[in-house]
Amino acid sequence: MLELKKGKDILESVGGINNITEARAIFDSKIDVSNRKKLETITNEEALIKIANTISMCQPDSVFINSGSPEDVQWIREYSLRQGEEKKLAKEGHTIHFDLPEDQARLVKQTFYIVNEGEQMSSLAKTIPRAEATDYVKTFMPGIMAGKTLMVGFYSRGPVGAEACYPAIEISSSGYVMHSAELLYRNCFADFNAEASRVGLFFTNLHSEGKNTPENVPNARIFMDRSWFTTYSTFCTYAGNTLLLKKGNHRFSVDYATYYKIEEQLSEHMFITGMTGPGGRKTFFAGAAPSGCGKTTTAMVGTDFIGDDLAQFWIDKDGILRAINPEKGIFGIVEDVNREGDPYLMDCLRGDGTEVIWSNVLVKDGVPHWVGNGEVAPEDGINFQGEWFKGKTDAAGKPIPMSHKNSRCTLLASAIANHATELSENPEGTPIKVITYSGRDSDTMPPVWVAKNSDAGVAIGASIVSKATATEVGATGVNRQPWANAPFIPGALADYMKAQFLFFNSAKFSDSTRPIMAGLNYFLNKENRGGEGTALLGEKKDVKVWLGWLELFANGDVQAITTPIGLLPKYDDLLALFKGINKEYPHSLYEMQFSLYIDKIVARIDLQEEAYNKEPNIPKTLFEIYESQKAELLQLKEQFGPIVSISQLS
Ligand code: SPV
Ligand code: MN
Repeated sequence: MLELKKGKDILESVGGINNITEARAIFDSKIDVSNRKKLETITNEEALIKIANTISMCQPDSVFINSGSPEDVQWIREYSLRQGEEKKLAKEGHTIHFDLPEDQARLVKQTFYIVNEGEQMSSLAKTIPRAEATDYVKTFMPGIMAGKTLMVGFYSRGPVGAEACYPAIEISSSGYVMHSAELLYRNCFADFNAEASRVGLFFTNLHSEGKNTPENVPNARIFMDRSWFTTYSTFCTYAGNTLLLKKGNHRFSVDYATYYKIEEQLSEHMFITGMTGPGGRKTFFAGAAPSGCGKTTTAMVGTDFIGDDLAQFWIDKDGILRAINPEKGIFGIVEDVNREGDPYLMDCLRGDGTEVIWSNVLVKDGVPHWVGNGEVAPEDGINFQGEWFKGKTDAAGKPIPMSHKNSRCTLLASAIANHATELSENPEGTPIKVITYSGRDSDTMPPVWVAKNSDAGVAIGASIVSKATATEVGATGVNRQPWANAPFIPGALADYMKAQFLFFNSAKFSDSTRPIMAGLNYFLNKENRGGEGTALLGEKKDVKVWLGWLELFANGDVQAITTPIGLLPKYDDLLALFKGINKEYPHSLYEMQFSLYIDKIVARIDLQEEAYNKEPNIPKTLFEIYESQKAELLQLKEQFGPIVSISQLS
């Protein structure tokens, strides 16, 4: 359930402005003439009242309206440098930003959905009642921008005019946040009014780092008011906590698609990329992976890279699945980015001509360094926790790495050599033929498998698991990661799942346009598949083979082996693809990767069934799929034993 404009808008309760006359009076008293002149472009009264309330509440010294002009963007870059939020690095256009040591990733324990009484939420969502959130805002946000400039920017989450594209306002006192917004989102200043009225809504994001000190981080909050599509973020700077056009507005988009765009739109934590097949044909993929599981790398393996984090989908009038990237930039993890695995990204990071905001890496003599870059590492420098030298340990005696595991680079996607910029900017979207789901699974599922039908495909998405990664503060252990989107699903998981079943089974698709759905797993290790040692069975470049095989399969160029879990590739087809990347592919490796470890798969199904049984109203289709796969697997076990060789199935 999602009821819009329900309860009292906190911004209005605390800011105290509820009509356009009062809003204009605030503008007259708080905004200088040149910025007021710029603001005249914005005529949407609801947006103006929101902005006025933020000024009234946060009490900045001045207000800056970002029109997106080169001069305005330059002003933001310089403000950030002036405030000391970013520092210039040796390379032209490169800067470094450090988040506080306590603020190196999404603060999941301090992130809440604001809810009205009686709203049913995902079991994975942390919620706060509206009254309590109002109290927090009343306590901490009045005057939070004293001594600072309140900056306002207008962005579009997608190419303007696209069916599943929504506008948003970003308000912040942080130059770093606004500078990042300019790299990651499309400024739509001139189109904002038209877009807001075309789609009938806009998102509002309000951030202030306030006194950004370690002592204040416990007071940091990230609130998402689902009913008013408004976010609040305080006392932190890490982009996943502050740049709420990213995960904050993604959450709103998921909510909106689930409750207001059933069978019409989906909003997913997915990359979008294209592969070139025989004869130069292009086949586009969208794929989900939990944070920190190789999503950016997979996206960049494609010949026609579109996006690495988020995708907005719809089905067009011809029954074709279409996707846009709501972002135009990359906020990418840099650990293990190196020449071999990520050549194009390395060109941007080490070459000239790309604007890059680095965060939380090691800086030595103006040059950024990070773990796993394949280069000679310096002995010391400055990193996310201050001075660093090789062998430095933390309070618990643990070695401090050169760069934080979640250190990032922010740059325009169009700077990447294989980026399909023209297609990315096309409001018609990209036609998607293949949907993939991947996690971080060391022992159970093969590198690639295709669902037999859409229901089984939805079940693959529902069943993603992953080891905890560094993108969330305090996360440990092995987690279920439904659709790799679970952290961003506000409403009941059952409602989201229903929307998935309805969308992928939609009669708007024809047999030839309905996308194929597949699982991917790069993380099998040797000892879990009959080998020795904990080394991975594959390497980064194998991704090209798995995607390449899906490209051929989706176009009917190769056949597959039918198994209970889905359709698996034949050895000879993979062998040919491995030849294409100049790699040997012994049959023994194929066996290790694709044999079915029945007990492990059944245990995985049991884990999922148990968890989903605790969740109310889960569609019975999911359990039917699990049960039928289990029955078929157990039958195979009876015939062949607990490990079924892929050769026995061919
Ligand atoms: C992720 O963690 O999934 C990211 C980065 O894409 S964040 O902005 O922190 O969400
Ligand atoms: Mn992400």
